[in-house]
Formats: sequence, C-alpha cells, structure tokens
Amino acid sequence: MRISLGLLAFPVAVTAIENGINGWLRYAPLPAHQRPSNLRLPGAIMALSNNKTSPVYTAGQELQAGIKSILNQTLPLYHEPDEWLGSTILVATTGEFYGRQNGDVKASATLADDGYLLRVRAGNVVILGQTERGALYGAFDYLSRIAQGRFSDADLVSNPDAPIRWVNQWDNMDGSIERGYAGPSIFFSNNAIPKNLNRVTQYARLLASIGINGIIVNNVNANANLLTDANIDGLGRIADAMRPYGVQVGISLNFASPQTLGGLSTFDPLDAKVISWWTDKTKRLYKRIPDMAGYLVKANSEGQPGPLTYNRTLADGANLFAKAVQPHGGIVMFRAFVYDNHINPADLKADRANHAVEFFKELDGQFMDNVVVQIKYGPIDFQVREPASPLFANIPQTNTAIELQITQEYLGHQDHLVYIAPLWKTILDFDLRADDQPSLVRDVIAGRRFSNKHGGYAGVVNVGTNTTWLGSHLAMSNLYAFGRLAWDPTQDSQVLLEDWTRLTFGSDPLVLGVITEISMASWPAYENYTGNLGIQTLTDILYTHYGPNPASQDNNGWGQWTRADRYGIGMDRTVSTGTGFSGQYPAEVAEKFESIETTPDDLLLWFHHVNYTHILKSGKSVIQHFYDAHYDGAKTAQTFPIAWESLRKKVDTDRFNEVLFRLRYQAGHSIVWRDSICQFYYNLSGIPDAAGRVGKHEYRIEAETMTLKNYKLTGVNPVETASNLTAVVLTSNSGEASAKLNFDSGKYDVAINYFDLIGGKAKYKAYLNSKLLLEWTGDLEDKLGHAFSTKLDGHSATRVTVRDVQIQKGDVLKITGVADGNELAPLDYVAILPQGVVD
Ligand code: GCW
Repeated sequence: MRISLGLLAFPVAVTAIENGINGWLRYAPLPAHQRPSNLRLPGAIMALSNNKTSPVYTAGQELQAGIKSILNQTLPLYHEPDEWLGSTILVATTGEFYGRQNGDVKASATLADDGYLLRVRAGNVVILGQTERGALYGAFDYLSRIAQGRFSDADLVSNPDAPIRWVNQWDNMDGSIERGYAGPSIFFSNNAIPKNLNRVTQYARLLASIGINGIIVNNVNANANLLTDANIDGLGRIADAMRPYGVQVGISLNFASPQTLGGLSTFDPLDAKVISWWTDKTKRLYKRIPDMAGYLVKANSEGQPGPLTYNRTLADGANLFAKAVQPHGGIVMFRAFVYDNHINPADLKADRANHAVEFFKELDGQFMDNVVVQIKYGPIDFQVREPASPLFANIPQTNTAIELQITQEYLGHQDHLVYIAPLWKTILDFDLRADDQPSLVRDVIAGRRFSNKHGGYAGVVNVGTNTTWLGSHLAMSNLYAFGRLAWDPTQDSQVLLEDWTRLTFGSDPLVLGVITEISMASWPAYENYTGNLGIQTLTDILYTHYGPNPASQDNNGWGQWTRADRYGIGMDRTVSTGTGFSGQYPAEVAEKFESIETTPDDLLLWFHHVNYTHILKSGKSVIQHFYDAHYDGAKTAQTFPIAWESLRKKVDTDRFNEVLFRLRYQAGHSIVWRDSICQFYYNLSGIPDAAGRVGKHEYRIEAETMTLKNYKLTGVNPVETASNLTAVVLTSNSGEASAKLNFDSGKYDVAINYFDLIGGKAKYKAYLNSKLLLEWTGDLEDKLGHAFSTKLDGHSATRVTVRDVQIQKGDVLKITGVADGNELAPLDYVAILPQGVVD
C-alpha cells in the first residue's frame, strides 16, 4: 500500500526560503561530498502500522519525506510485511514486530519505556520502539544521522533518562503569551482554540524529534474558561493534531475554577461538591482526550488561588487532582514555585529562597503516587546563575521534575544570543550529597536516587506564531538541547549544539565553527555584562525583566534582594548570621556554602554579604570584578556580529540578515548593560574602576552637549541608563542635534545611542556634513518582538553603529529626528570610535 503525503504538515522538499519553520528538521539536500560513493539504501520503508494516528505510521512518512529531501531518493512506503520482500528500513514497535514475524533482531530486554533500538547494517535498517513513539524517536535519530552525513553502521539501544519530558507553554486564551517573545499563540486566539492547527502539528513534530512526550498548552496562570465544553473540544482537536507525533496534551488548571466557572460557593479541595466538580470535568476531558497527559497546577503563588485559602495543605490541593486523573492514568505536575511576594525587606532573616522547602518539606510522603512536584532549577526564578534548588534533596518520598526555561525571560528575550545548556548542566550535574551519598540533581529527577516512579523535565518554551518559533533562529538551539538533555542529561552541551548547527545550517566547518564559538561564549558573556558572582541577573524585576535596573531588586516585597548599600552587597544566607538558607542543603553542601572560604566566587553574593573591597579567590575585589566582568562581557558580545559576518556567503540571505540584525543589536545593548551596571555600583560605592573606564568616555559626545534644535534635556529612569545620566527629546515634531568633531582625521566607527519605545516609530537620519550616514526608525518593537518599554530606560536604550566612517577634523555630525506618537526621537550620545575601541 502506498501512502499519500497529503497529511504531512511540512513540505517534502526543502523550501527555497529558509524562514525557520522546519527548525532543525529541514532535511536539506546533502552536498555530494558528504555522501559515501558506495551509498546503498534499502529498497523500501516498512512501517508496521496502518493506523494513521500512530507515531509508527508517522515515522514511515517522515522517513520517506526525509530521505527524498536529503538524498533525493524516493523509497516506497509499505505497512504490511508481505507487500515487499526486499531490503527495508523497518520501523515498528517491538510488540508488533515480534507478533508478526520472526525477525533476526532480538528485542533487547534493556529497552525502557519510549526507548528504541537502531540497527543499521549495510543495506538493512531496523528501528524498533518499545512504544509507538519510541519507534518514531528511532526514526528521527536515523534521519538525523543521514542529514548530518553520518552513514556508518550502528547498533544501539537508546533509552530516555526520565519518563517525563514535557514542555510548558504560558499561552493565554486571548492569544497572548506570558513571557513569550515570538508573537501570539499557536494554540489560542480570541478566547478559543483556532480552527487551523497546522502549526500545532508542526510543533509536535519538532518536539517528537527531540524525545518530548508531553505538553501543557496553557499558562500556569490559568483561565478557568478553558474548561467549558467548547474549549474541551478545542483541546481535543489540539490533542488530535499532536497525537501522530506521540506528544500528549495536558493543561494548567485554575484552582478556583469550581467557584469562578462552576458557580459553587467554594473551591475548598476537601469539599464534596468541589471534588465531584473536578471529577466530572476530568471525565469530560478524558472522554474527548483519552490519552491526556494530565494537569499542571500553580497554586498559592503570585496571587493564584490555592488550598491554603481553606487552611488545607498543598498536598491536599495536589491530591484533589491526582485522584481525579488517576483512573485515567494521568499525572499531576504540582509547582513548587510557591512563595509569598509580600515579604518585608527590612527583615534581615526573611528570604524568598527559603519558601519552597518551608512549604514542601513537611509534606514529603503525603503526595499521591501520580503527583510530581515541579521545581524551578534555582530557589528564586530562572536567574543567570543560581545554586540548585535545595528542594531536590528535601522530599525523597516525592516524585520531582526540574523546570527549565527555554524562553529567555531573564536572559535577553531571544534578542540576546544566550545558549543556555551550559547553565542547565551546572544544575543537572550538581551533587546535593543527600545523606552524604552521591545525589546528582539529574539522578534525583530521574527517580534513581530516591527510587521514585515518575519524574523528569519540564521546559517552558513559549513558541509563538513567528516562523522561527522563538523569534530568533539561533535561540532554537536551546529547545533542541533541552529535549536532548531530557533524554540524556550526560550529553555534552557543545556536542548537542554542533548537532543542532549541522541540522539547521549545514556542516560547513566555518559555519559550524562560528556558531559554536559564539554560542558557547554567549552565556558567560551574558552573565558578565548582567549580574555577577551570583547576585542574579540585575534586570528590572518590576517591569519587563529585560534591561538593566539593579535598584529594582531591593526594598520591595518580591524578595529578589541584593542588599546592596554603600559598603557592600549580597544576601547573607548563612545559618550563623543570615537567613538560614544554606542550611536547607544536606550537610556537606550546607557546610560548603556556609563559609565564604568554600563558596565558589560565582555564587559568593548569593550566599554572603561582603564589602565591595572583599578579595575574591581570583585575587580581585568584588567591585573590580564587577567592572572587569562587565567590560569583558560587552567586549565579547562585540565579536558576535563580526564573527557572524564571516558567514555572509555561507548562510542563506534571509537567515544571515536576521541573525546579523540581532547580534548587532545585542552588541549595542550589552554596552547599555555594561555602562548602567558599572555606573550604578560606582555611584553607590564611590569606588573608582582601577582601569579608569567607568564614567569616563573620551570618545563620546553627549547629546545634551550638542547644538540642539527643537530638542530639550530629559532625565531617564533609572538614571544610569543614560550616559552622563541625561538624554534629549524633541520639543516639536522634528529637530536636530549636531556637533563639530574634534578628532584627528581618520577612520572611525560611529555609534549612536537612542531610545526605542513602544508607542511610536520615530525616524532618524545621521549625516556627516551633508552626507547621509544612516537612516533608521525606532521600530524595534516590530523587529525584535519582545515586550519593550514605554519609557526611556534600560529596556529601550539602544545603540546603532556605522562602521568605517572616514572623518576629517572639523566635520559636522548631525542627527535629525522626527517624532511619532509617544516616541519623541530620544537621543543619548554619539561615540566616535577609533578602530578597535569599544566605548
Ligand atoms: O518568573 C515569574 C514570571 C511570571 C511567571 C512566574 C511563574 C507564569 O515572571 O511571568 O508566571 O514566574 O513561573 O509562575
């Protein structure tokens, strides 16, 4: 039986335009030099399933389309063994395979749930899955090898490290996405589930190819209206769209639904009416989606309702849902991100980092077997560096999963390149030493360390309708690496990155080299130019979590405190003099973090309050480390666009230009970060930079010192996000700022800092004498797609650079601005940079 390709959600041949829609599954034609001359493929594909919704069936289609696209060979596809007697790529479940014929491949007893066996021998390929989706995973593995030009024989068994490998989407029903930076939702629009779910199927395909087996489709800040009959049917359609790829759908619940949607007078989890309300809803859901993955619950956190309202425990709350889904085989992921966001900053013993253990430790043993406590990797909130959450070591009788964030909420909103896998590895590989025994976080969540049945990984992804999925081509390496690590956390971050790069951009050594180099340098650089020594990201935590605003951390109830004052910085989290947090770790680790001597520099300020003059293990003072790290990080970011430019002829034009635009933007914004953080701590501590850089910018011309026509001076907030603490804005529809350049004649880069706000698209032109150097529009809100800012601040501060400008002493630089809406063409400064100078 031949199968039509009509159902496939992706084009059979690689599209001419590389818009990112196929992610790493482009199946680009393999260049001739990468094909072995004696390449011999089997004569047909045999996928042992006639069920069109089975991942085995999908695997057959995928293999056929992939091989056609990569090798330009069309293999016939059959589903019954007697239809073809020649050599095959056989794909099946072990059960189906052994049930139907006596093959020469013995099922390996070592195949775990969702695992697969892949045997490639000369002209025969056997792919057996322990489950249907396991077979699909094996097919994707085989295709990935071919796409990377790896044709060698193989004989392997691959098993996932943990059963739960889910992604979370924070999609709202109106189509917006909380902390999403790639356009509106593919799952919801106008408070309903859209008719056309092609993108949902395409997403499932990407997810399955990296071993993801479940997805929560709506925001943890959940809307009870998701549970209306019409929406349950819509969820059913989502599940139908993802089922052929073996991705099971689950949903986030709003704890108060029985009251807000059901009209009951209470949502007390022990109330009989409440229990039967949830039981009934759950039945309806499973009737429409028999393989529903389960529920995700955020309760009593950040204003969300929960069981504590009724003096019930969080375990009572979790078990309410666990009982409801148990007869259907469902799982309840219950979030440990429970904390009070109104804590008193004047209380030196108060600590948000303590809350998760305080809430959950005493509940260990009280959760039902199908509850998994989902724990963010660090005790606070997806910061650029955190210690592993101690909760992983505190609830041995409870299933646990780690929550990681692919969407870059605190890591630059996908407008900064940050390859996050190396950060995740610091947590997964961390040894908590529970009972003085090896207790790696990855062994805890896999259930190995404490003999738990369920457990694993939840990654907050937040893809949107943008064709690149995450808004940025390069950001997709994070999604890829997340899936591969959830399958096998021992894998090396760089190896995963290189696989992704070969699949996404091809195997040219120069391309591979550049993407590897900039991606591997990206997290250390971002940490350097944002928050160092474990002080957190230092972004604006009260607004959009993007640009710099260290002051926003302190003196409020959110508890992301740095405790910075004139003399020192850092949270004292010791048992002896501080909040006691370090004592939440098992003894060996607690002891290490309790003492300044044994706390590693990169977490020093997480655990200890020290003077700015404190000398680190590196030999530098804390304040000098801040200055140097910020200069180093921003300097590294300057190299990213330059390295990328070397790929001009090697990467297709669209992707080349889109990536270049973002890397240039990042290079500019890293300087905004560098300057505002350095200036902030200089203002606070009064300690100058030993290298004399901070606050001294000999190549800059501040806008406020230029000759201004229809421009006036303005402050910005935070003040240090403008150079010299001052910017200028138009006083009428258009105006100009000009200055005579008193630099020696020569070649310079001209950098211009301005503010790009939501609420207007001002137009700018920069001239050297009468020659137009650059023309641009303040429209980053369209181009970068992240939650920008309506104000002049560290989010909107932006830098553009014109390279290699020949300047004669006495030339006049002029910038004209035309206002639009709220955007009064704000300008900060111009920098005339000699070759090689970054300032
Ligand atoms: O970090 C915070 C985010 C919120 C998020 C919350 C959570 C979905 O700023 O946007 O809400 O964490 O994880 O629940």
